[in-house]
Amino acid sequence: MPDRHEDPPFLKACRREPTEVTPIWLMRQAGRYMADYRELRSNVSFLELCKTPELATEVTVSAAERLGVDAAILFADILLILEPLGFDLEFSKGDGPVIHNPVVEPKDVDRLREMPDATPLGFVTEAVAQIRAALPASIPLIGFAGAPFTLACYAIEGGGSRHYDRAKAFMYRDPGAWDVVMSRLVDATAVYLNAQAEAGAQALQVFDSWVGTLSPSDYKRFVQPHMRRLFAALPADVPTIHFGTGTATLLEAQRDAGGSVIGLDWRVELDEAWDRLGPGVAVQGNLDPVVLLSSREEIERQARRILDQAAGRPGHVFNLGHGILPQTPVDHVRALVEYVHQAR
Ligand code: 1CP
Repeated sequence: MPDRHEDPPFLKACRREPTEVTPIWLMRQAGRYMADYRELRSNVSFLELCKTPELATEVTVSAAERLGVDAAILFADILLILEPLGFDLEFSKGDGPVIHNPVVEPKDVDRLREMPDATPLGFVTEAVAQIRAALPASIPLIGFAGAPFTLACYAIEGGGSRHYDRAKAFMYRDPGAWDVVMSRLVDATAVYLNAQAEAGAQALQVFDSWVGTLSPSDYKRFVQPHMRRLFAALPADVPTIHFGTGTATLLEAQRDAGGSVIGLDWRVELDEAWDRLGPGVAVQGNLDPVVLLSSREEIERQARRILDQAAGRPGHVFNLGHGILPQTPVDHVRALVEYVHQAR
């Protein structure tokens, strides 16, 4: 059994243990807002970068060190898992991800392949091992995957979407085929996340970025049973972060599905949301990423408010409510990290 007293603050907060400072990391902390990243990306495509463990390691580790954050997140993408399941994935310039053979009709579900082990995503588990070896012991590594609903949105829409109308119409029209898609995604994602933990990931975040588009009753009917099965299949000794956006009305149902830490976006007050969630979970969030485009004064004011709302209750991981925007000044991100670290 490892000596948990020596655990870094991020892991302690995930377990709701007291920490001297509030740990902070930021979603999309490695990415286009950094000059080094843009430079690297001028020579390699995004998919190539994800599939080259040495490069994924460099991007992950240099971002974490540059920012002085309390955790690193694996550089990869939630959509990578779609390739071994039989989808033709491309990241086109400017337009974001495209899936050239989306699920359109119920019969297309038969094309979905199974992923009995994580070999097809071996470049990710290799990156996890290399990143873990390169990071100091004081910086835990977060592994991640997309949640089945959010992945199903991409698999059915064929890319990003505003209203997820195709995915939701498919779900309402053919709940049987929907359950098959969701079940396949859960099976593959459980294999993938277990492999990341085995390779050295010390916490696992499940990104259900688009689930806030559902009503609470539809969430409970079409998503929650699958999320429950996914969380139950993850290693019991690794903290799990259950993330979504637009989830103000879904928080209790998400908590009931699983996760040691629940993600909060900026549309909820942290203290009210945490009261609703109760004593059994930690929380992560909840600064609006757009605040990082303002001034240091405003960043500090908003960070202070969030810290005050979390005060006196162990188990807060400071983060944004969603990813860093590409036009964010790096200095503002560093200022936020420093402010959270010195705040009492
Ligand atoms: O260089 C580039 O232009 C690629 C931009 C980029 C990057 C840096 C994409 C394409 N993905 C990523 C990395 C990424 N994606 C990480 C890396 C680690 C980090 O956070 O530092 C993570 C965790 C993700 C997860 C991800 N990908 C999510 C969930 C988080 C979220 O933002 O909600 C989603 C929805 C995606 C899909 C995706 N991949 C890339 C883009 C531009 C998108 C979003 C497309 C859309 O709006 O639908």
